Amino acid sequence: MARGAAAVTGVNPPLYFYMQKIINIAIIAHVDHGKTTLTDHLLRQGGAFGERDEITELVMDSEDLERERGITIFSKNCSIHYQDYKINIVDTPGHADFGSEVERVLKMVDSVLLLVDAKEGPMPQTKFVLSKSLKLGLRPIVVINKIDLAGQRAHKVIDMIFDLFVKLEATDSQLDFPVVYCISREGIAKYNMEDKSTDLKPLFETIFKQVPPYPDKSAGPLQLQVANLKYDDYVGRIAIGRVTSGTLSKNLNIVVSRRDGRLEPGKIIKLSVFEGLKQVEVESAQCGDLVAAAGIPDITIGETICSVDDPHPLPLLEIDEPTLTMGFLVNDSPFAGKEGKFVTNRHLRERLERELQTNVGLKVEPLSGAEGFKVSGRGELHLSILLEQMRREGYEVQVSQPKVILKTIHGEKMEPVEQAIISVPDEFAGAVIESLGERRGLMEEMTTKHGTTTLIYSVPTRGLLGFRAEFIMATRGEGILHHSFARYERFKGEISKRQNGVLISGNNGQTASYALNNLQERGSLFVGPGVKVYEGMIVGENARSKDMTVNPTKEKKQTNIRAAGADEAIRLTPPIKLTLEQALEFIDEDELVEVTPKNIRLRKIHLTALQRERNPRE
Ligand SMILES: Nc1nc2c(ncn2[C@@H]2O[C@H](COP(=O)(O)OP(=O)(O)OP(=O)(O)O)[C@@H](O)[C@H]2O)c(=O)[nH]1
Ligand SMILES: [Mg+2]
Repeated sequence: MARGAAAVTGVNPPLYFYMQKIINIAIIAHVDHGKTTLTDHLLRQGGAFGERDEITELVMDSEDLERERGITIFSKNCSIHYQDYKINIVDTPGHADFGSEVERVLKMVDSVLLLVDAKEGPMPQTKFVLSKSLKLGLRPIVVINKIDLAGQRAHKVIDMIFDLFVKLEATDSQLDFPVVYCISREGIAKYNMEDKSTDLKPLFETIFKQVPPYPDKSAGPLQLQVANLKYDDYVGRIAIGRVTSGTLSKNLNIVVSRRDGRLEPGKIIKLSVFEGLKQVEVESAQCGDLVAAAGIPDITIGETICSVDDPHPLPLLEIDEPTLTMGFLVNDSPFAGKEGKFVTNRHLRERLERELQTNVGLKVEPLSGAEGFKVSGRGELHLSILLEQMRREGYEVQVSQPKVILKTIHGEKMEPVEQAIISVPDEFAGAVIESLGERRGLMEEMTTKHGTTTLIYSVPTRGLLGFRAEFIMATRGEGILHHSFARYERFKGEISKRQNGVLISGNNGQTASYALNNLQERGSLFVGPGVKVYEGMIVGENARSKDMTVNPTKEKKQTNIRAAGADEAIRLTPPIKLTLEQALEFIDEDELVEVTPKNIRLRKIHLTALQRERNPRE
């Protein structure tokens, strides 16, 4: 019988339900260790693509922004059929800001593939996702990836992973982890480094050997805990999760056990399972399978869908609190509305409300005293990704300086602190240590090997804002920096702000080469020639600590044509183009980033010199 063909109505378990063997796995790793690449090849070799399908690389990174940045932002489900198994695969994001999403994903899988780069070894996010997996009792399969890289040190890396398991208090059975070596990019897996292999068969075999198919719990009470959310204009919120027990079917009356403990009646109006890259609508889904269920408008993460007669909710999932906040303000710059389609407060509100449907760690509150919203999230990337999506959709918005969210715990002021892991050529270590010291960082470990210094620091999130740009400069782009939220700690005291002032345009108009040529002696410019500027817009960083109002539009006087050396060609240093994240890290309290579909500008909140004089910075 075809899968899901048995029509199920009412709450009785189906009589002739075809049980298939189901295994659910998540692919977890530090950023860039090759999760999505491996998923690609698992899909290919699992026959997810038809003969005529055009196969795009990294097909799971389906969002424009993901393709552009080469990172996974949202975890995504897919499945393959291999032998007589259905394997649901969840590709997860590796960036620390999305760590809590990965944590939730782990609740719906039976095992994880822990990918580790054979050269880089375990990194902060490896540790984070591993510790969460171990705590949930999962038995990871370790995949040493990128063994084709020059400088791979697979065996050493396995030792490091073993130590990490020990440090994280893995059980004996978890410590006995299987290892598979991979070149994900070529779709090859091996049991031993020296084996010859042309496909991922050793990995598939290891999965089957290690992970028993989901047990038949179809006679148990219905349980589906929501691990992820999606949104669809037609059916509204979609809950994604595993049918832990029982059978879920379309049109079934259910109850939802809410976060506050209430049981609320509801009905499933649409039910899908994951087949290959697609979602396929089904009448019913068997226990163990991952499903997308629609029909409960305000269902949220961690809540359980239960049977009406015999509700057995699963323990709630914690939702991590935001650590960083920014103001999303209505654009009131002189250029407002020129480049975007959606600019009003209402537009912003509707867009942010839509985001709240699925963006779990996000918090939105109206601002008092200004048109706009206070938007809080799990980190800079979390919020800047949202801004980047909004500008692509045609929104204009102004953003205020990111601020960490302080908490009072037992009467004490606490702030978020991150763990930073840094690798730099030895000669740059001194500068980095000095800079982190100024930022109230605390060195936890320092090792030097083969000309590379590795530093482990605990640094307040506050201190890391704006650090990356400085770090890149200080290490001439040769340093590697990773950081992720660790915990709240006692407030560390003042941290000095940006040292340099800015160059502010005092004029409206278009920038002129002549003016810029003179200005570039005063600092680093953010604009090239022929750029429209307004009074109050920031056009560069001042080499000195004070702000300075300048005229970037000034043309050369054309009167004295015969003056000696008059046509000396003007050579301008190329302007510094700040990315959105860099711009957000750069601005001070009295400044804003103006984000439109076409441009990222910096400005002073107070546009004229007079206003700024009347409202001096503290
Ligand atoms: N040399 C080599 N490169 C690989 C291999 N696997 C992946 N890569 C490369 O590593 C980079 C990152 O791969 P992704 O699959 O996007 O990594 P990811 O873990 O999904 O990254 P995030 O989703 O951003 O956390 C890409 O440039 C891949 O081509 C491999 O086996 N060997
Ligand atoms: Mg990825």
